[in-house]
Amino acid sequence: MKKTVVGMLTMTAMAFAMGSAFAQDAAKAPEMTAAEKEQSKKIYFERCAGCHGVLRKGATGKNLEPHWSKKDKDGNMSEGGTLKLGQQRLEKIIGYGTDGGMVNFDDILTKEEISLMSKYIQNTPDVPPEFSLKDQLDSWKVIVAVKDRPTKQMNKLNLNNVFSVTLRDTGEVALIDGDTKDIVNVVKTGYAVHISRISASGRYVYVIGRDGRVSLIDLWLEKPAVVAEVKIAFDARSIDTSKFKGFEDKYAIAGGYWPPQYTIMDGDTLKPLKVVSTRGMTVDGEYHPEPRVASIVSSFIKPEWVVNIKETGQILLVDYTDIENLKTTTIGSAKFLHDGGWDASKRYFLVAANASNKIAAVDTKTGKLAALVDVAKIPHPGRGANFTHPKFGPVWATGHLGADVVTLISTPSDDKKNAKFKEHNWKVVQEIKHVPGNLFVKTHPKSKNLWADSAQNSDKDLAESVSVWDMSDLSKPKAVLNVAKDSGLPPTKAVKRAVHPEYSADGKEVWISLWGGKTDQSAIVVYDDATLKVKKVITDPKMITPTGKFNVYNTQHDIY
Ligand code: DHE
Repeated sequence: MKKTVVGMLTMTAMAFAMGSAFAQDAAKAPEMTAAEKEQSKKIYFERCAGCHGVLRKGATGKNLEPHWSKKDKDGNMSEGGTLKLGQQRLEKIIGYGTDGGMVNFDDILTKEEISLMSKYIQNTPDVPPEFSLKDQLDSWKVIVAVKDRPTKQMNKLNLNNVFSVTLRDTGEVALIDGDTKDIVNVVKTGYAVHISRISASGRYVYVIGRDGRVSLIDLWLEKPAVVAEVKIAFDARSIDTSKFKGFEDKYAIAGGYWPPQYTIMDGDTLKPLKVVSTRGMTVDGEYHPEPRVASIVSSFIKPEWVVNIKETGQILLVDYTDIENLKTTTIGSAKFLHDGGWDASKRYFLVAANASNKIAAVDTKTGKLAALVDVAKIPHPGRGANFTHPKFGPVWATGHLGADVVTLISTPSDDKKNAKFKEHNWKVVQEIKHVPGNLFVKTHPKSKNLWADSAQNSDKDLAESVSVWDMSDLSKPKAVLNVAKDSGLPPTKAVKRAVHPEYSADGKEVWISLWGGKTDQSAIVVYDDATLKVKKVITDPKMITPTGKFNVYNTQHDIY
């Protein structure tokens, strides 16, 4: 095993050395002490790697190598790099951001840190170590053995309506009773915890931290708590579980950003069983040393996971019936795959190729690419939203980080009554006027409303508000709800971002996180979906930086 890891490292280093003029770059890069490098490395991991990549080859963010050169499709060469930009320009970009979508860091990093980061990115990127199956097994802990777990639900919670809430900056998840709005437990999870997904049975919650720590929460315990943990990577974002009939709760899968690989685990213990590297060729036929695992979703119609590989633009259909002899279908789409969700029929998975401004749709029944749809700048659907458009039939919606529209794409349907909409399938049928900086859209089959946040908008009022459209008549003006004001919390200079609408299990309430600073009081504001009036504001000193909220029933059944 050791030999393989060393071999992979050498390969990465070689690919690196061949790709750029590192030796001469290093000579010109600003000098840094070992302590400064360590400090910058930590800041880079926490603040920059998500968009620019560990190896700095760029994804949603630009390439940040000291020197790069590339050929366009007509064979014309261009060159650039952080060395060419130089210290002063880099400090400006990091401090004030750019029109291209880079956010300003002058309110997050000190002047000294900005100067340090500008120096750091002119130096050759370090190649972090690998993380083998053995490393993962060494980190694996079963806290409550399966035989010691209850055989039936030991609490009186309405589990369908429990919400697993990311408390981003404390590395915790709050489990909230959706009926009473009480916090049932706050459990320790990974660093800057990212998302939760629910097992097919609805019993287990799988949580992934950005540090690659997976936590398994058993909702049947008298007080739901973590029963197993494992670390699958140094940097990670995605997780899901096996949902096909006969495989319920059997396996979990988690994807790494670094190392670029995914791990298949036992569903009820998290014992790592198999690690698969995602390094390989992009859809343009170029080798990439860091193809990160973006969204993963579990199919209901086949024993398969859809695993989306960001930098290569390859969509993998991983068949988990025989993990010793793993069968994978590789579908080329477009580069920089990110987040996505099912269409209403749950046959097609639609995923944002965000830096290509496209949505890729995979037909999981045939195992083929169904469509590549051009949309506006930087689509960011979250899971997207499905509803029946009065004029165009079934549509799936995505918002955009870089454009002021929510785009509706017509999706196929086997229902005879929708046959007349076939001519529109995979076309953009409408763009609804919104504002840029939208992260998540959401609806529910029992609702007539479409909700969208604008959490990353540069205007404070807009970042603190959400918009709601009546889906039966999209020409009606949208309602704009200022969630920060509705929360009744004292105003703060820092933005309290209103983010991630999530429905209750019955589709009657919409929960919005008010994501304040680490020392500000944050909240979750619960709206009545029919009247758009506030029903409840959930605040608590423990409610620090809430972001994603995952209703058990809706997440278990992929309802959006
Ligand atoms: Fe996320 C989903 C990656 C920043 C909240 N985010 C995803 C997914 C990916 C991803 C790949 C899809 C997972 C899946 O479905 O399996 N997110 C990234 C990043 O790389 C990025 C841009 C930068 C980073 O450094 O991490 C990033 N994400 C954020 C945030 O800053 C957010 C807003 C707040 C937070 O808690 O970190 C955030 N991401 C979310 C949420 C989802 C998500 C709530 C799940 C949406 C859903 O409804 O399923």
